[in-house]
Amino acid sequence: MTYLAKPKIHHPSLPTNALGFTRRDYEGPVSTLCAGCGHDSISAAIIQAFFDLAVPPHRVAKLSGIGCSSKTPTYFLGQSHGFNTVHGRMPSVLTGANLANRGLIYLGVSGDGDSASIGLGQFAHVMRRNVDMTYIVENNGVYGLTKGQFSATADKGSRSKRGAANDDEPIDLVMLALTLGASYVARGFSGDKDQLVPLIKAAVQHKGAALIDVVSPCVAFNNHPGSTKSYDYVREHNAAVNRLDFMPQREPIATEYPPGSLQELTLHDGGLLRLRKLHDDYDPSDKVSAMAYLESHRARGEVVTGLLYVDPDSRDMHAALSTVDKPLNALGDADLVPGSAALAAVNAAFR
Ligand SMILES: Cc1ncc(C[n+]2csc(CCOP(=O)(O)OP(=O)(O)O)c2C)c(N)n1
Ligand code: SF4
Ligand SMILES: [Mg+2]
Repeated sequence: MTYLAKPKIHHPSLPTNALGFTRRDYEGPVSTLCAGCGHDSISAAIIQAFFDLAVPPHRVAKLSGIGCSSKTPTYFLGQSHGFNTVHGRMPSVLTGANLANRGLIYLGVSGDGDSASIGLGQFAHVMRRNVDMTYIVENNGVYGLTKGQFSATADKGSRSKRGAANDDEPIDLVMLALTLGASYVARGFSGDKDQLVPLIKAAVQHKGAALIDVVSPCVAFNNHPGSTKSYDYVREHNAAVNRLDFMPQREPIATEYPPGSLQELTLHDGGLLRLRKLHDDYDPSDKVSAMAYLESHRARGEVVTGLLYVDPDSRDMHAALSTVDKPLNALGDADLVPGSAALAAVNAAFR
């Protein structure tokens, strides 16, 4: 059984958002992943984030590759556009869709195998082009769907369920995204929804490539002692640098924050990121020191989570290419055949 519809009964007192939708309107069919899989918690966080943001579901395009993680878009945003692409090819399909129709909100969902192994080249180019998207990697350190082989994000020395040690250096997608020019980079943990939901909300509002690497334990193949992607390991080694509150508009500060620990960043559309610093020496607007911080803590076996880097003034691919504002399917004859005067002006520009 790969598809289980949920009953369409809504409790009359379910909370609604600004559009009058309930949380159920952002769900999909029942998940068929293993009970306890971290990926299901990420789906729940995505549902919560889009419900809170009151995004009309038909304005979202969700794309994925192949893997247990890439199956998950079936289980959320059931009324949105969806495209399950080929293994590792989500970024190029998403880039094409985004170029053709910039009017949609793009959500890419992938796995560590999908993004760091077969899809690494595609991952690199979508980041360096700063394609306006939220890119969520559901990172369990293994190829879950094909029964638990180490992936390229498995830490050196970590052990498989049968006891074999991984001898290869890991690829850290967060460090890679920073190097490549991603303009919003975060790491979350599927077991910490309070941290993950605001990270997703702010990523959706951000203009440009927003990567969220979410450590998401695979209970079937990588949740044993010796794994560095298990629930226990991440809980014990989670070093959160900040806690994010995302507000669509500037609002008065309602919560009490300890003095000196609050940092505010305004996004291009007026949205506000309010960061409660948990480490005073961490500044997510300073990429170089953020990278040094990440590397030194990784060497100690810590999993650094939170909003790691953001450029609130980032220019996305459309800005770099000076594309037209309208989606291509909305262009009429007058746009497509502008006449000889417009052609003469274009030719003159090249003289
Ligand atoms: C071109 C191609 N090569 C290999 C496969 C086999 N395959 C399917 S899923 C997968 C790995 C999935 O791992 P990951 O992206 O980490 O997702 P997870 O299942 O762990 O969530 C592989 C190798 C395939 N489907 N297509
Ligand atoms: S095999 Fe692992 S990744 Fe796949 S659904 Fe089961 S727990 Fe999740
Ligand atoms: Mg995986």
